[in-house]
Amino acid sequence: MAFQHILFEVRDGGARLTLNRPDRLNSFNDAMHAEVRDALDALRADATVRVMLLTGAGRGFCAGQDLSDRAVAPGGAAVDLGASIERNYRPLVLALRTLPVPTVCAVNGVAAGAGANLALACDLVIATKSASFIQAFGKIGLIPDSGGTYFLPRLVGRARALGLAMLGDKLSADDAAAWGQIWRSVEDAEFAATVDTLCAQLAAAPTRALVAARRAIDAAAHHPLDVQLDLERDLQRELGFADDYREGVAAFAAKRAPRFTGR
Ligand code: T3D
Repeated sequence: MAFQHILFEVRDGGARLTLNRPDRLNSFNDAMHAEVRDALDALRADATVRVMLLTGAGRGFCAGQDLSDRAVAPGGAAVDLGASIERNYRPLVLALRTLPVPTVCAVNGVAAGAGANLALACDLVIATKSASFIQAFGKIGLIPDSGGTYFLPRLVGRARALGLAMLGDKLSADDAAAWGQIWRSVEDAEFAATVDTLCAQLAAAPTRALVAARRAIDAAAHHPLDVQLDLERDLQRELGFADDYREGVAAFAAKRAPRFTGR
């Protein structure tokens, strides 16, 4: 599959998707959205993939929408942003949230606008210490989209979510980790190796259980306790019949490392 705006490779059980428009800080245009969709479709169809890594090329992770596609001449017709979200950002967030493998976002530099919130749609967000997160929307007269108004209050609480949304200040990777917005921040010199180790660990993990954990944790946000307990029961029942549970228990009894297959 040949791509112009992203890099996509599958190796050793991991898919690596790199946003690759570094001179525009990997901001999204329609063509890049289409390529990301194709890559995620290919990933979904590939049973060898056990983890997906999303990252950016160059000094930034992603600066959201490419604003050079949004400039309107005086008196010209405005772009319908709702149509853009319906066509591109909404399906992308939902696709990331429902991939059949765990997702890691390696935030290698600034993540702004939709770029910040696409990162938050991933399961584990790891950022290099020099990276930052900017809810840049307010500075151009918009609200946080791509799930920002959903993820932020759940992750950092209403007070901080509103502060980020209304002020559009740069949040350092360290503060993002301290606030619970991301999994962790890592020294720049250790970033690449830490990301590789994390992906290798996830690629060897019981994939179905990890994805079921995501499903249950996400569902808990809108379930009462009794409904959530029912969901846990149903997912646990399903996982209890899977190969990986059998292998996990056998490995425990034999005092050896498990060899999970993701089935
Ligand atoms: O429109 C719809 O479909 C609705 C959906 C909207 C979703 C959104 O994401 S809206 C929010 C869009 N994003 C932004 O508002 C962020 C804009 N960028 C910035 O504020 C800054 O670039 C950063 C804070 C991210 C980084 O600043 P800095 O100083 O490190 O870099 P820079 O010099 O501003 O950017 C480097 C280059 O990337 C520069 O190009 P140049 O001058 O070297 O030719 C800059 O224009 C370009 N760039 C950065 N962000 C974007 C961009 N070009 C197009 N679109 C961008 N979003």
